[in-house]
Amino acid sequence: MGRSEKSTPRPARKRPYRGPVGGWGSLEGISKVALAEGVLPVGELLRQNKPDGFACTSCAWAKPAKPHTAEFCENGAKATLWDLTPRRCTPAFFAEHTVTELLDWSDYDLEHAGRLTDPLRYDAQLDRYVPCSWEEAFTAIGEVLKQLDPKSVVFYASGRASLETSYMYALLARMYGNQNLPDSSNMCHESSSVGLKQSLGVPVGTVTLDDFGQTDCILFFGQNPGSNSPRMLHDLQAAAKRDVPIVTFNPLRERGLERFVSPQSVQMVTGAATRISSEYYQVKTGGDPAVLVGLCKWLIEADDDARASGDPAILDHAFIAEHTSGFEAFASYCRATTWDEIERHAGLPKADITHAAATYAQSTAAIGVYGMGLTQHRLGVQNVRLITNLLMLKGNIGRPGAGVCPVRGHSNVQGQRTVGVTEKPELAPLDLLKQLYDFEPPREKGLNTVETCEGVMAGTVTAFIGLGGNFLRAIPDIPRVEAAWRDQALTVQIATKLNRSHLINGKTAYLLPCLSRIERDEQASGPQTVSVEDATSYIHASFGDRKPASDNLRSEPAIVAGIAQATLPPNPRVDWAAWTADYAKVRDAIEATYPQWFEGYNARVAGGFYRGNKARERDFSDVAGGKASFVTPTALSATGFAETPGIYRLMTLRSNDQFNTTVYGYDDRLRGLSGSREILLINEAEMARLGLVAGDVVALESAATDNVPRRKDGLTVTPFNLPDGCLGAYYPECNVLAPMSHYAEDSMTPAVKSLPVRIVVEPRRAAE
Ligand SMILES: Nc1nc2c(c(=O)[nH]1)N[C@H]1C(S)=C(S)[C@@H](COP(=O)(O)OP(=O)(O)OC[C@H]3O[C@@H](n4cnc5c(=O)[nH]c(N)nc54)[C@H](O)[C@@H]3O)O[C@H]1N2
Ligand SMILES: Nc1nc2c(c(=O)[nH]1)N[C@H]1C(S)=C(S)[C@@H](COP(=O)(O)OP(=O)(O)OC[C@H]3O[C@@H](n4cnc5c(=O)[nH]c(N)nc54)[C@H](O)[C@@H]3O)O[C@H]1N2
Ligand SMILES: [Mo]
Repeated sequence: MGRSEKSTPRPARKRPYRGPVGGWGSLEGISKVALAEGVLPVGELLRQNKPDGFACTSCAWAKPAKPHTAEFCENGAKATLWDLTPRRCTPAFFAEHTVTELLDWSDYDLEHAGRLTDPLRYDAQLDRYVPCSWEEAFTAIGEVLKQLDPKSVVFYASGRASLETSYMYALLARMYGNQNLPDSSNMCHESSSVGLKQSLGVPVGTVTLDDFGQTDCILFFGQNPGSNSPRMLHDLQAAAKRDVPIVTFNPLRERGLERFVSPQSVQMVTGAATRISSEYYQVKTGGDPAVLVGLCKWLIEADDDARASGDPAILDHAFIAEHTSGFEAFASYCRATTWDEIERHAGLPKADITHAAATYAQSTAAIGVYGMGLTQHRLGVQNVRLITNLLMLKGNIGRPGAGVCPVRGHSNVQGQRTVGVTEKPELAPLDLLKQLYDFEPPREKGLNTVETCEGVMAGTVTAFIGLGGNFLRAIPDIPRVEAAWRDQALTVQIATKLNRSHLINGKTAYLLPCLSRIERDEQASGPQTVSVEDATSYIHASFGDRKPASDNLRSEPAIVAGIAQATLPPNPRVDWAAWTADYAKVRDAIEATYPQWFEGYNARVAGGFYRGNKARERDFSDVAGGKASFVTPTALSATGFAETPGIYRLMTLRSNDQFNTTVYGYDDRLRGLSGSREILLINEAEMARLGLVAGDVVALESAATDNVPRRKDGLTVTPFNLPDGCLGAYYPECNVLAPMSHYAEDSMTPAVKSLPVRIVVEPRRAAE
């Protein structure tokens, strides 16, 4: 385990990847990380996603009732290895490196320094982190918090922390006096939480894994399972083997949506791959509203014709009449919209859309799957509601084999919202909290992620507590927020590994190292279990058994309790110490607060349980008006800006070698890219128009109209199969191009899949 140091950048390379997803390629991907981290804990990998093991810290995809022998995927394994690294980021590391020096390090190098081992205080005079005791940290944090206006303090959470931690954290914020509980979800599926709630009354998807076994059609929009939810490929593969059509709309041809080899099966030996998508359409970025309206238009008009000629109906009129509102307005909109407009905004010919519509028309139970390709647009909420419209036309909500399936990101991001990590007062049972804990909960809306950033820039946010995550790397307009960040009185980061958000500090600043979910969490009553909720609303236990990375780590519940005890006046109804000693008591508290979902929590948690979903039962009583609601769109493009010559739509993407801002390496194997993340994906026709050749280095400038200069230099031009006018580049490197004000209407999810940019081509040097 050599000394941690900065790695040298490598040139970008593109070599087409011809293999499928899964198979030997993924083993190679895993072993690269295993070698870099110097660890290969096979035993630990086999405990991943097992009833008596730990819930993978990577994605939120559902875990099957009967797990495979190896219920992990390439990227889940990388996440585990990343946590189990023998590297340690100790006080000695910080004695050696000033914080200013570390600001020059890459995301990869910072996390590669290893697991944080001891609580640290930032010493501004020395410009270094210095070790401190836990008691000193809690006391100092409490002292500052007690002096601040509670309304000016933010409690951020990244979606990994368990249900138990999240419940305690949300209660800490409310007892302290605010609802400033932004979550990584604000940058992610908030468009789903808002859109699905408006349409169906539930903020989450309606399908379970069983539905994938019963469906006869899957419609797939803007999600990349090959990299981001690889275990889902087993469910897609099983469907494909039953000849279920999988109809995909994505600007980019993602390998995971094309072919897959199960690492669990004889396919591994024979090398035979299963096709995943049966139809693949490269929609223009942001063109989904046009596609969705086109699909609906075809169905509605085919149904008009069928009924006129006495043929069987195509739409589910009984469902529409009994359970929905707004159908007529939506149908009129679709009939009135011309194919010309649809083709132009979708960037696809009518024949493609009608072909896909005919496939869907023949199905009896369909699932609509989607991810960031729909949510992270100016009209992201409308996107979510339109895919729901499409499903509702044929009664595909609340029926076996059918439903809407937002693929959630972080492993407990959905669960955090379930147990109260939300800035929206209407989503938390405030009256019940008041009754249970005898305090006056704040009633006004709290700050979401964008509002937090605006507050920091305006100087109205004075302290930031981060329960995991890498806020300053994940947000839009990073330089503007960073510039104001140090004015805060207090910043506290609870983390497993070092990242850039830990290097920009408030006047008082602490970095508190916590256990990973894979590690044994020993408390006064013995080893503890935690639980998480997956993307299909199943709750699972997670039991870590690995020796902690350092003896001086604390668990997340213990850290939250430590801050609470040092900050809040004593309250006999909330025994933070007892909760820390035995998490079963926290689960009792969760059950008392949310009896509708968590009845018998402690008895059921070991085996896992489904917490239920009203829309799945066709109970739409939580929608205004009591019925599921069709939306009538306001535009056919989700980008929110006009098509203008010279202005491109940039999507920011994840590689196969990263988990959000955690960069495992510089390969994007499935896309055939490697070496560098500083690249610009663009098609060859656009390159020719601009006189560019592969390997040229260009800059991007924001074309937003708010007069804020935003520029990203040094991007290597890389030809890639994308529609005209559409560009791709990596997140978080390109977040400097995202304007804070460019977010989804209604949900305020940053619209980072369609950023308006110009390409700046510098004249080549004469010598070349
Ligand atoms: N290994 C790994 N796993 C992860 C993560 C990770 O970073 N690494 N992140 C986790 C998190 S927090 C999340 S939220 C999820 C994210 O998982 P995804 O939802 O898959 O997110 P992205 O990779 O950002 O991109 C989504 C896909 O949308 C497509 N797309 C872009 N714009 C459009 C558009 O306008 N229309 C359509 N139809 N498609 C479009 C892109 O080509 C890409 O294939 O994954 C989670 N799992
Ligand atoms: N341009 C652009 N921006 C985006 C996106 C995009 O697609 N494009 N995607 C957005 C999305 S979907 C999301 S979810 C956000 C992600 O935003 P965040 O959730 O804030 O970021 P992560 O990169 O997941 O956080 C990584 C850090 O979490 C810490 N960590 C890891 N494990 C643990 C743990 O067990 N406990 C604790 N306490 N800390 C831990 C480590 O210190 C690690 O460095 O980014 C958003 N930003
Ligand atoms: Mo996410």
